[in-house]
Amino acid sequence: MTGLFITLEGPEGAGKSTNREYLAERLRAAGIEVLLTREPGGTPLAERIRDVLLAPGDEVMDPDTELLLVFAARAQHLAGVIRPALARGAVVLCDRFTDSTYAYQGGGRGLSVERIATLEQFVQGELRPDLTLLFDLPVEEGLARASARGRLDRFELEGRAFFEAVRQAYLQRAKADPARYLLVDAAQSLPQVQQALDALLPKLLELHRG
Ligand code: Z5A
Repeated sequence: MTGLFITLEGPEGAGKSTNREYLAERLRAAGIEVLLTREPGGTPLAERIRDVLLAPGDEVMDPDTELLLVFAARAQHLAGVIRPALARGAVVLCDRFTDSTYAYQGGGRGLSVERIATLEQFVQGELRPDLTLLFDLPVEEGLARASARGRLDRFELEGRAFFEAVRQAYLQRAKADPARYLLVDAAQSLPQVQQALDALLPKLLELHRG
């Protein structure tokens, strides 16, 4: 049996963490093994790389360094957590994955799609998410939600233009591959978003049954 690889994507404050818990509960209630994980991170070593990526510091991180660190964490996460869970037949719910790299390092930092795609192939081989839930919301709203939490990480200190480029990169990718992406209007109230997720549940269960 092979599992189902679902990723949750979108800008800061879009509700990915909140809703991955919700979705996991619903799938578990249907008797399915669910592995909840996140990127960058998901293993002790990958979480250490996450700390390096998110910590603000005096030395400006070169975009290529950022890109390589993101993929280094991903290689560890795939080997230690994601591939074994998929091999067991679990549903893997991953908060961010390579679409974040295309959005942040590609859209935000301006690195070429080709460079990212080369590393994607190197690290992942043929593995791609089966389904990606893109939580979309206007930049202002996401930043307001994220900053209400207090201390900002290295990415959250970026300006509005960066986040607008991130959002547009996500939307372009979703438009180019409508079979993989499901767009969720994350500007709605939380109960409305969760109602939309409930409506998706039969499709997820069907995909898992294969
Ligand atoms: N990054 C990268 O550059 N390249 C990569 O390849 C990868 C990542 C994988 C860390 O991600 C950073 O890593 C990220 C991109 C970069 N940059 N940033 N910033 P992260 O996932 O840890 O950070 P995040 O996306 O900023 O997490 P977040 O702010 O926690 O967002 P969220 O998980 O989508 O939202 P949430 O925690 O569920 O909700 C935020 C708040 O909004 C919270 O108080 C909720 O109660 C509230 N909320 C949620 N939904 C709603 C609705 N519908 N209405 C009202 N309020 C809501």
